[in-house]
Amino acid sequence: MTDIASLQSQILADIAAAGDETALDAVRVATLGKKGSVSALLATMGKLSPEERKVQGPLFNGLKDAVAEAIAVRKAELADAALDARLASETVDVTLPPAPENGGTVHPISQVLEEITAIFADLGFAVAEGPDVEFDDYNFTKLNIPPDHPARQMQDTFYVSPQADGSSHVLRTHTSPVQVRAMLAAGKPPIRVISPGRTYRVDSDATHSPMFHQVEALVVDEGIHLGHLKWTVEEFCKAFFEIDQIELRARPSFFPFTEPSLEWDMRCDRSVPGQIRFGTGNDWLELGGSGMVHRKVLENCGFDAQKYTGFAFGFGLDRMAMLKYGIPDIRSFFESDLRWLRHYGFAALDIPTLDGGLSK
Ligand code: FA5
Repeated sequence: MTDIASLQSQILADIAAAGDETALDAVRVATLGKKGSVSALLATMGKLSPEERKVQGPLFNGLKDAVAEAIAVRKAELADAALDARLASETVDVTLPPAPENGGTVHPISQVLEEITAIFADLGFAVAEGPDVEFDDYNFTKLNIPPDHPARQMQDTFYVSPQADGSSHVLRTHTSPVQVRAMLAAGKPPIRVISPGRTYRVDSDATHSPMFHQVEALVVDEGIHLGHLKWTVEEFCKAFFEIDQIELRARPSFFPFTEPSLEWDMRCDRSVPGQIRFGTGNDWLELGGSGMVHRKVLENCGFDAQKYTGFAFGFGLDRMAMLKYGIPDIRSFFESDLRWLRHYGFAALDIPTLDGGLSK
């Protein structure tokens, strides 16, 4: 009994002293291995009388279990320590500038986001932001889409479980709730903002992704009219597609938060397979929706709709990137395929500017 107790404390001390996995494995082999000290003790059981076995059996097995458990615990400790040491030695300073020789590229969506921000900054627009998990109230109700209104079915929504305080949230289905946020934050006109960002809908095929990007524009002031909307969309498209001549077509549409509502198409030529040319041809490319901000939306945000008017539009950013850079399938944006990123990505240090060139 004393022998077993002293053997156990010796083995446990050896286990605790093992400084790495190799040393620990040596202790394991020397104790629990085929010729190990604990295995040798267990092997003597066969030679014991049944009475002796009754007494010694539990002691031998207790020793074996204690050693096995101590080895497992020490192994986990050593693994944790090894991971900590590796994490400490492999830290990456994310504030360092990128190393182009490593082949990292800017994702086309980030590039397009920068391009659009540069274009609108030049037109005097600020950038407004909103969260991806949005109040149902901002995503729908304040935008003149009350609960149970059939217009909610226009966008297949990802709903989030109701919160403890009773508020309900959704993954925002469009960037239009940022209109609400911008108006509530400003309190009064003038407002001139864009809001690019992620949006979510239950949707997936070559031109629809469950997570995609939109860019919203909102202008509210005295005397804003459809002419301002048309001019802004035109200037934006010319700058974005980097061509002087474009032809836009407005189609009547419906959005509960704009009145009147228009959708914009751009003339293009797709007669040569695999190519698209803008400003010429007999085809039309859909850009997105727009309209004059509905008076109820202005009033919901505390604005005097007798005095102020506004326009807004929301275009699909991924679709615009696909058109500009000839990317055929929207899903490839989000597959993290390095070969794809090297092909379609942009040099990390080429910041888009209007005078330096947007996509050069
Ligand atoms: C809207 O989302 C409106 N909020 C736009 C708007 C803003 C109208 C301001 C008036 C005033 P719509 O559901 O049509 O509208 O989406 C706008 C654009 O988002 C579409 O033209 C399309 O380019 C893009 N889009 C919509 N769903 C997806 C999707 N699942 N994947 C990729 N792009 C999408």
